[in-house]
Amino acid sequence: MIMNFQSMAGLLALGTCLLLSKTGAAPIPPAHNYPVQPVSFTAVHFDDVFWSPRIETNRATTIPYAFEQGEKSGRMYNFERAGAVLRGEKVADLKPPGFPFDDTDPYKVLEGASFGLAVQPDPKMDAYLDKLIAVIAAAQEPDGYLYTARTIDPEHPHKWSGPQRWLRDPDESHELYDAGHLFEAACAHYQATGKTNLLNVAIKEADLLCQTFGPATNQLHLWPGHEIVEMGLAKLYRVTGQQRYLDLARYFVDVRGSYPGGDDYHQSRIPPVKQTEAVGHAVRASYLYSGMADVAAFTGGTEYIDAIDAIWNNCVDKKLYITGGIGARHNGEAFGANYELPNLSAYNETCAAVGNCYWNQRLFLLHGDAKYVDVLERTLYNGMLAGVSLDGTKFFYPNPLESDGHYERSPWFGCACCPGNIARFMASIPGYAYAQQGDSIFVNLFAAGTADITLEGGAKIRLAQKTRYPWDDTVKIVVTPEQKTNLNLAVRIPGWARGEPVPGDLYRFADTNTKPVTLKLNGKAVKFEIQNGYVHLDRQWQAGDTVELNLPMPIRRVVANDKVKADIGRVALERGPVVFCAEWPDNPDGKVRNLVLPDTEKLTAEFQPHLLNGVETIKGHALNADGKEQKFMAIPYYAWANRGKGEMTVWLRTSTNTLPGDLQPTLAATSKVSFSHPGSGPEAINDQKVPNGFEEVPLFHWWPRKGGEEWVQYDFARRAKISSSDVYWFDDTGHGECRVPQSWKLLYRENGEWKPVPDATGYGCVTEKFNRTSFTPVVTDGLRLDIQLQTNWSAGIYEWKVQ
Ligand code: FUB
Ligand code: ZN
Repeated sequence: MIMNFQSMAGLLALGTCLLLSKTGAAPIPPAHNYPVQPVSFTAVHFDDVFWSPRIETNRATTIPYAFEQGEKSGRMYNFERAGAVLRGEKVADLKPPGFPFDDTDPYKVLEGASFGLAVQPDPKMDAYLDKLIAVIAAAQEPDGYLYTARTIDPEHPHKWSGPQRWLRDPDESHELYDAGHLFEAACAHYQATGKTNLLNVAIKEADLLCQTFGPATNQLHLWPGHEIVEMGLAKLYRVTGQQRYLDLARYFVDVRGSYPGGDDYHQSRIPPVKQTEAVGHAVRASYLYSGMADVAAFTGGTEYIDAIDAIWNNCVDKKLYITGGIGARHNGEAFGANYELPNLSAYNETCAAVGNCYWNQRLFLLHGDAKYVDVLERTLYNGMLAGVSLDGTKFFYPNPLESDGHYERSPWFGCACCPGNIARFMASIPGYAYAQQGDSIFVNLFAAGTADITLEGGAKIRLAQKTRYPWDDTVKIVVTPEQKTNLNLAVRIPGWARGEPVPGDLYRFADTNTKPVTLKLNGKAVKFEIQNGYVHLDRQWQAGDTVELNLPMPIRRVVANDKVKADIGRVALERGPVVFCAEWPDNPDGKVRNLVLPDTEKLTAEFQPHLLNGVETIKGHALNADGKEQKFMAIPYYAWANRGKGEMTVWLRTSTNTLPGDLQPTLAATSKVSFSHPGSGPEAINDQKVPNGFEEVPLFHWWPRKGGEEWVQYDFARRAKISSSDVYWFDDTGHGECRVPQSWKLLYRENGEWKPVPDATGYGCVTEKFNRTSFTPVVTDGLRLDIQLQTNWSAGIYEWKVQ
């Protein structure tokens, strides 16, 4: 069934769709396909200042490092134990994996490593992958089921898994999510190496899914709780030509929301084709929309396209960060309400940025419109790239647009979804640079290097770009057809160069700092029109014909739509596709959050080759919190948090006027906070931000600690007389493991000893409001909150006030 590896060179990238014939002869086109096809990253060679070093760091550092972390954290051990159990060996350690989706971490890195192998042979890595695949294959049950969270100890699976296979998938078992990542990895590995060792594992599980799920009465009618199996099945369909995989992908889209019990978190409240708003968990959402695009492209079903177009408009008009990040809320890792785009608490999961790239690329391939590439490019250079440190070994999970100095990159995570996603995505970036349709070639991304493209009619063309993009504004494209060829070269003119930071009215340039885009052909200026974001150079080309594009890159000030409360009175700085931020090491006293950058301030750009692996910087003057002028410098947002912890902001004030959200210091806000366990964001406790039903606010939680005693303490800046305290508990019933505590008490410090506050009344555990506790006044320099957690649950606090 699987054959003709050699003829698959072009198949690697996402939309390339030629199904293999049963005889292994010429590939056969599928009945329906993306109208535009990407040029596979194996045909595109970047040799540029920006992406090449990053892709190499990903290949040589991040991927081996991620495998090492997978080994250290027991991901491979889980497969080994499952395999041993299946062989009937005695396994002493039957503890389930930490998360039921831990299997996906090696899958994702394996996918990234395969992409690496596709462009650069690496026998050592090749052999490592084969060993890993053998361990994975051994963990597969005889009927194809592959899910270590159950196989290790079927009687006591992971608590999210439920007692029976699949039935909890619509919630949190992640069985189908694991399968989806397996399919993606298997296709990449097969296409890179021609080996079927992992593909056979994937096919076996996919066939089990085809038997198990579907509309027949003897099948399960369930939707996947965490999408990606749709994209994975579509890939398997493309690689194997087996229609049943596409049918199942379509079924999984169609069944979602088709019976009661769904919710927005899982995008399952109503059927996807009726959805018009980007909702719920942002990674799941972006994978669903990408899967819908695949189903639309390969089945010809236009109803899916109408829905994802509407959802995309909602996202881009109302829910997209200037960095291209999506998913504003920590709570539920979810999209917020329209215009809910807080900066300090922005969640913007790295995985969601990767998902946003998948989604926008697919919409481009469906519509051939550069507006999708505008969003994709913004996400690539900013929201996605910020997810990994410059050295490739530290990661962000959330990507806030502001930091008060507490947030930093991590070498790994218990829930390690993001590093693996970076590892698999980075390797494939050259595949987003070019696309083709008939006798048209789209030039979407600008990066020095070459692309070898065969047009539909068979003509072979090499494109060579020379540029220092995104730092310099000139892009030269040398066109070399094998012989004179008629070709429509569609060169993208980025939205940012046309006065439009993003499609829609969520952001606009505040200045008129524009110079026109110019284009020369063989040295002669060309007058051009822009259609759907492209200049079409439709002519006969001969070797050496050269296009010279100038995309002026002045520093631009961006303002947000007034409905984005968090950005009122602020500007962001951009140059070309790169969004900038002010970070602590570059600005006096390390204070950047209250800097004022007057609209009249003249800013200059300067490339600093020795800073942060070489970055463009923006320099000028700003006013500090005392209104004094000081030197100002901004760096690209993606490069922040590579020099230790400190303040950072993307959005800068433009005047000293008080802004919405500016706060006066209170006793709690000026206290030092300490706690029994750092949990997440302890600074949230006294940040004076309280849930308001409109925007996501930061919160502190002790998760994953459960069931025991915990405490949090204020050391006041001065002794104070206090008589009451208010606590706003965080409780994520339905999504997570935080609940109100079982009980709690307040202790004040007297002569160095902690004593219960006298005559206390209150101690409430009510959600969604402050719980006031009043007591006979005491004079003290510290207050402590002692908590007994409920058995098996953790707890969290939005805000703790003291009066
Ligand atoms: O549920 C699996 C992964 O873990 C999600 O994609 C991430 O958002 C994290 O919740
Ligand atoms: Zn993630």
